[in-house]
Amino acid sequence: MMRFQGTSHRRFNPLTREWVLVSPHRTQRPWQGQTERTATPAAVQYDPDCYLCPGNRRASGDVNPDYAHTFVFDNDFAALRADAGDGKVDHGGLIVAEAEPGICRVVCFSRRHDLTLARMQVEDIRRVVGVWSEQYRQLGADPTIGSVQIFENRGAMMGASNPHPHCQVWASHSLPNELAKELAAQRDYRQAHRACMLCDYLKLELQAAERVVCQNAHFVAVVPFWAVWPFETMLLPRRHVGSIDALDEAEATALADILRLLATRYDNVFETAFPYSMGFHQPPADGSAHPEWHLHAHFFPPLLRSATVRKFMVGFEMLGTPQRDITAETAAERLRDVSDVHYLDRA
Ligand code: H2U
Ligand code: ZN
Repeated sequence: MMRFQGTSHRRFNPLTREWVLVSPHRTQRPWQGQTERTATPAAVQYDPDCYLCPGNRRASGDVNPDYAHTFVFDNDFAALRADAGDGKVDHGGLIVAEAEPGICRVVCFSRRHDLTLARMQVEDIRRVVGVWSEQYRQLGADPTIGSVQIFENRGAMMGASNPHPHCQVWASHSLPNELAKELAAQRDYRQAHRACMLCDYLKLELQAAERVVCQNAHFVAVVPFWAVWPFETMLLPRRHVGSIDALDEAEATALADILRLLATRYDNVFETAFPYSMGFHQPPADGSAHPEWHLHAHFFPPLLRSATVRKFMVGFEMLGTPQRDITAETAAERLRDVSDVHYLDRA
């Protein structure tokens, strides 16, 4: 059992080389602050006002096809544009800017407006894994693209604009901050230890078992030792593999399966449509081999103690170091203790 269960301590994140302050003695404090509205799942299979449902018109005026399973389109309000050019500004290293060309897409997971990863069939999530793999490969092959970030914002609390199951893909010229930190850390670890950081970390987690949430033949979900968000988790393939398109058939299906299992456990914790931002960290698409990189997904859910009380990143966390109250071990136990049958699907 991990030490420090009752005393303030800090934990190190070897992927970003940053610390998190853990204050397990603080979980009993009262809450009289802001509460959120309970997130209720969408009730209808088709919503005539949804801009992602099949056959509907989007803000751009384009009409979605009557798609059967998944649907990918260029984001009508793309944050990155291919025509950004290659300009640069540098005033003494203090006022510095450069053009950032890129491509943004939206991926609909299902034609059904009311489904989520937790309640989709594994074979349908497998189709989504296939789309992710194709998008990573296709966008990564573009010489102007250096990195492909696939992410899902779920729930109004996390800024999702629509309950229809979907994710975004942002392909950028430069390497985003988090990926740059993880690249440097994984490279240095490989050089120092002649081994992969996340392969070694996964071994430790499987031995300790106390932070493992669920697992199948090819994937493991853990609350990372250094988690910042209350129910933060990380998904890791057991095999050393860098990107989704390098998964074999059994692994791709296992990824679909564990996504469903984990999303179901999340919804079951507070019997609500559990909000989160999740995304895959894959190697830079810079044309070189990245043997140091181990594919993983991060889930960052904001909920803290109930369906309506969220964690805020303020005060000491903005000015100093992120902090959490419940330990990673306690969070993992809560996620393990709930059923992997979705609360809406129980007889
Ligand atoms: P989020 O729910 O994570 O915001 O993703 C939805 C994306 O869909 C968002 O980036 C895009 C928004 O720009 N969008 C369109 O491309 N067309 C539309 O008609 C509305 C929204
Ligand atoms: Zn819809």
